[in-house]
Amino acid sequence: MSAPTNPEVKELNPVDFIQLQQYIEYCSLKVKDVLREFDKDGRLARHRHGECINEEGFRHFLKAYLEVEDFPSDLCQRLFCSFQNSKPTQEESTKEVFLKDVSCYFSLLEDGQPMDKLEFAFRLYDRDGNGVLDSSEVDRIIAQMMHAAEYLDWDVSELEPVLKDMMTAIDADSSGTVSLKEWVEGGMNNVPLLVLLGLKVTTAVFLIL
Ligand SMILES: [Ca+2]
Repeated sequence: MSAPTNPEVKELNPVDFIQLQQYIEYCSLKVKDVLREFDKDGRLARHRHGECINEEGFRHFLKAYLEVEDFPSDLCQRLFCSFQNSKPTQEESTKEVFLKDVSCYFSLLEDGQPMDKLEFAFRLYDRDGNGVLDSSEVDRIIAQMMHAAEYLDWDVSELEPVLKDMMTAIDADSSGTVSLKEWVEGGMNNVPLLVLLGLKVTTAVFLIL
């Protein structure tokens, strides 16, 4: 059972991260090698415009990097949109993203430490950017983790209260909000959280709670 997805929502979600991590697990290339194809004499050079690539170039990047022909186009679009945040004022037809943002992001997924990935996730879920996760942001994380658990075929019948307790525990000083420090410290050794946020790949998941 999957929740209906709003076509207007172009944000990345944990299921996207899980899928991406799975693709990256199976790919043999390094992101820095694929980025070289965008250099002057590279195979993808024509898709590079200065320091940027457009959505078509990004699609070629994913195809070359992940070595897949059929990467989901909606996921490709959400990823591309996520990189646009640093270049917000663009016409629809000429949207471009910085190659360095793409590079940083995929390098993080490729061999980033859980701490770095948690920090990245924190910035993503702190939607109003005020530096803490408030209760509505936490509720959203729980909903997304439930969605991810369904995607992973976990038994979700009694999972929601467990995830709520988990998030309550992460708010170590019981202030009602989760700071970056609490998030990273609480999340580091929390395997279910890392898995459900798509920050860690497990081949066999034994959820011990
Ligand atoms: Ca916030």
